Amino acid sequence: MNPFARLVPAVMAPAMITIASAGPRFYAPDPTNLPAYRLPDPLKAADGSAVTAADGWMKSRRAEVLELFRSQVFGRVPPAAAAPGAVRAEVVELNAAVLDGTATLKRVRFTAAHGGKSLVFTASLLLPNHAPKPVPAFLLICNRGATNIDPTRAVRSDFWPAEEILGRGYATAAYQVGEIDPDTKDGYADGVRALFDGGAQAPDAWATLSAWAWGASRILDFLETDPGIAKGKVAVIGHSRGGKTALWAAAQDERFGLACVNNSGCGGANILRRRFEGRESVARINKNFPHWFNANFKKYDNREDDLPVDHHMLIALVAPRWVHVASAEGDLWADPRGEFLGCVHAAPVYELLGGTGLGSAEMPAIGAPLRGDGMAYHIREGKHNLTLEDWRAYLDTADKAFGRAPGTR
Ligand code: GTR
Repeated sequence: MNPFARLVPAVMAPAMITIASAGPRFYAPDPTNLPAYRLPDPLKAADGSAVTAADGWMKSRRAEVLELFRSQVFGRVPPAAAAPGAVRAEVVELNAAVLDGTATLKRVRFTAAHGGKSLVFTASLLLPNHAPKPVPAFLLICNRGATNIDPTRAVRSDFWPAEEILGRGYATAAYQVGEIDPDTKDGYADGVRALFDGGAQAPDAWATLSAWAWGASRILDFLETDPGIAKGKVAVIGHSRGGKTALWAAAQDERFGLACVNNSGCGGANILRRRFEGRESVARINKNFPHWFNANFKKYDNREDDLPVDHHMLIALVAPRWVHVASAEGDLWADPRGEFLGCVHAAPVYELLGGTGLGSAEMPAIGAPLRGDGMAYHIREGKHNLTLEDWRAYLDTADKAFGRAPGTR
């Protein structure tokens, strides 16, 4: 018996939903055919007591849950990497009139130094010139090739539709994750983890997704020094492995006001305990991407029920700040319904903190984003990707989260 198990029946057990021919779609096998699972209760403390007040979550239970994700899933950042001054930021290029004079471009070089060695990574920041400052911002964690975040805008990819974001009155920054920690099984020696670890990796040491999330926080350190950017109004956004990272970054760093978690699947927003053929399992992800999660996480291959957490609790760590989870209809590998249920099962924490979460336990129709208080969700047509349609939905959520009139420019 798992010593951490304070189990409650899965809220809104899927089996209770009636399937009618014109009824809800599940984007997965008929839920009555899924093996039964029970979720750990985010609102039951390690000592067995119930968390019944906002303070009990924010001051105590939240830290317990965060620690479980650090020790069992993503790994912890070593103190040297989190120390003030561990990273130096310099603006290496400043152009106040790009995109026909509508925007300012800053290219920033970050130097992480430790033990006489250093590692450099970069970020590009675009600010809208005509919007009243300070403006809210989107920080994109880019897990694709560098041309997807081309600061010269010679290449324009919908993965980072900077013109659209700027046109809505937001600043936007982007970085390429491989500059921080290589996205390969054997890239450890070339990344930031080796720089700061100084020796062998402990079973709970930071893995690659943690290193990328650490990078997002270092870039946020810089954004917070820019008078053009509104504090507390920076959204972190990522797709797929970047989506897992965005959620983990916002779970840890309470300065992010919104997490946009695109097609994040296993290790992101979905419920790991929903096991069925055709979706990514813990064993599969650990086999294919052993560097993403820490060594402890490997214990849960084919043993998801032994995990002391599930990923509704990762979403809950963002509360009461905003989180927007999104799925694609053709992305069954990421289990769209499991991503939606991650939000549904996180709602009790949002409710305890005075919000509503999604405010619904029913999946919205394709292309019809659902926004409650603190949480949003959408599912769109098409495949695993970060598209302009996704970005527009995230921008609308940011308008709501950051108290801007809809579609402000
Ligand atoms: C998939 C992988 C996912 C997801 C994705 C991506 O192949 O199984 O966990 O992260 O790749 O990052 O594109």
